[in-house]
Amino acid sequence: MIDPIYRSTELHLDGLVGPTHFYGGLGYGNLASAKSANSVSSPRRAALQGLAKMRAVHRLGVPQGLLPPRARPDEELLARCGFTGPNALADAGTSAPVILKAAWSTSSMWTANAATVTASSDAKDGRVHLTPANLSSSLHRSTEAAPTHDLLSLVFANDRFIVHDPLPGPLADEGAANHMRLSSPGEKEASPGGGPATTVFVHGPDQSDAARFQSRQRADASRAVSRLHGDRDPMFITQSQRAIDAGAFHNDVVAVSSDRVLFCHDQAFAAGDLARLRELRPDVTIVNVSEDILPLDDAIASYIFNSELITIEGQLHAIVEARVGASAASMAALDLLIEATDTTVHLFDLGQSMANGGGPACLRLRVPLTAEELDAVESRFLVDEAKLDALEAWVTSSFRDELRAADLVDPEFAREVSDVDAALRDLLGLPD
Ligand code: SUG
Repeated sequence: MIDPIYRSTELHLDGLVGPTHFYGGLGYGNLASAKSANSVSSPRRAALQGLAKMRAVHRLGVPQGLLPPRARPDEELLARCGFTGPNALADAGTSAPVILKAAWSTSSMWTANAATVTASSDAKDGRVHLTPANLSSSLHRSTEAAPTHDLLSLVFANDRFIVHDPLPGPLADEGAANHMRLSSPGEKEASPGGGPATTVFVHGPDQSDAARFQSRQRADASRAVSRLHGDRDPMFITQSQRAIDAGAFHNDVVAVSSDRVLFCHDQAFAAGDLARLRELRPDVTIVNVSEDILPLDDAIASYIFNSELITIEGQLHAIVEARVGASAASMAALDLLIEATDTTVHLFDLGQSMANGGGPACLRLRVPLTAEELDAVESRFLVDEAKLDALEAWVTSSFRDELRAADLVDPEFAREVSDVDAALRDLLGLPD
C-alpha cells in the first residue's frame, strides 16, 4: 500500500507500549488500574493493539508519530532508592514492591500525559511550546518527566519549537490530559493558522479532606504552564470533585474536544464552568451528556469520553474503544455526538491498555502544527507503513505473551528486555 498524503497537520504522537507492560495497581484514583492489580498482562497484545490504532490513524491521512518506551528496568531509580548489585530486583521486590514496579513501568505509553502543547498561533511569540508533565502525583509516573524532556527535545529539535523543563514537583502537572484546544472561529480546521484558539486548562478543585481522591492537576501548575507558553487566549476551568471521586483521575476521562467540538459528561466540570465556556465561545458545539442518558459511573467504565477525536478536512472522526459498543447508555451518548456533528466512528480493541485506565485518547499527544512546522519534526519518530510493519514484527518476535508479577524480580527477564530495547533503538535509529 502507498502511504497516504497527509490530510491534516495535527501530529498525533502515540506512546509505543514496551515489553514490560504489566498491571501494578499503581494508578492513583484510577479504578481500572486498581481492579487489574496483579492480574496477568500481555505485553505483546498491548503493543499490537496500540500499533493497530496508530496504523488506522495514519491511514486516515493524519501525521502519526510515536514516542518509544523507556529502557527498563530503571536502574537509576533503583540505585537512587538504595537497590544496587545482583540482588537489586529481588531486594526491591521484598522490601519495596512499589519501587520495584515503578522501575519496570511502561506508563510512558499514555502520551496524553507526556506534555502540554501550545500551537504557534496560540502563543504570543509565534513558536510551538511543549512542557513535559512532571507527573509528580505518583512515583512510577514521575520518573517519565526527565526522559520525556530528552525525547521531545529530539523530536522537536528546531528553533520553531521550545521544549521547556517540567515544572517543579510540588506543582503537580499531568499534561495534555487536562488541556483542550478549541480552534479559533477564524480557523478553517483543527490545524493552527487563524486567530488564537481558546486553550482550556482543566485543573482540580482545592484539596478537601472530604474527597475520596485528590486531583492530580493543581491550578497553579496549569497557570504556570500557560504563563511559560505565553498563551494568547487561555481559560481555566475546574474539574468537579464528583467526577474525580468517581474515577476521572484525568479530565480526558470525562471530556474530549477537537476543533470546535466539545464532547463531555454533564458532571465533568465544577458548577457554572461549562456555562462560562459556552458564553465565551458560543460558536463551539458542546455535546453535553446528562446523567439521565449516561450515568457518570457508566461513562467512566466505558471510557466513551476518552475517544480520540480527530478533525480531518472538516469531518470529525472518533476512535472509540470496543467496550463502548457493549454499553447501551454509552452508545446513546455516542449517538448524540453523531447527530450533532456527523462523526465517523472507528471501533478499536485497546483492552490491554484499558485495564490500566488508558483509553484511545490517553495513548496520544496532539501537536497542532503548520505544514512548515510539520516538516521540521524529526522523521525518525514518524511512522509509515514500512515502519509499522517492522515494529509489528519486532513486537511479535520478542514480546512475551504473558507477564506475571513474579517475572519482575527475575534477572533473566531484565536481560531479555534490554535486548528487546536495543533492537528498537536499532530499528528507529536512536542512540543508546
Ligand atoms: O496515570 N495508569 C495511568 C493511566 C493514564 C491514562 N491517561 C490519561 N487518562 N490521559 C495513570 O493512572 C497504571 C499503571 C499500573 O497500575 O501498573 C497507570 O499508571
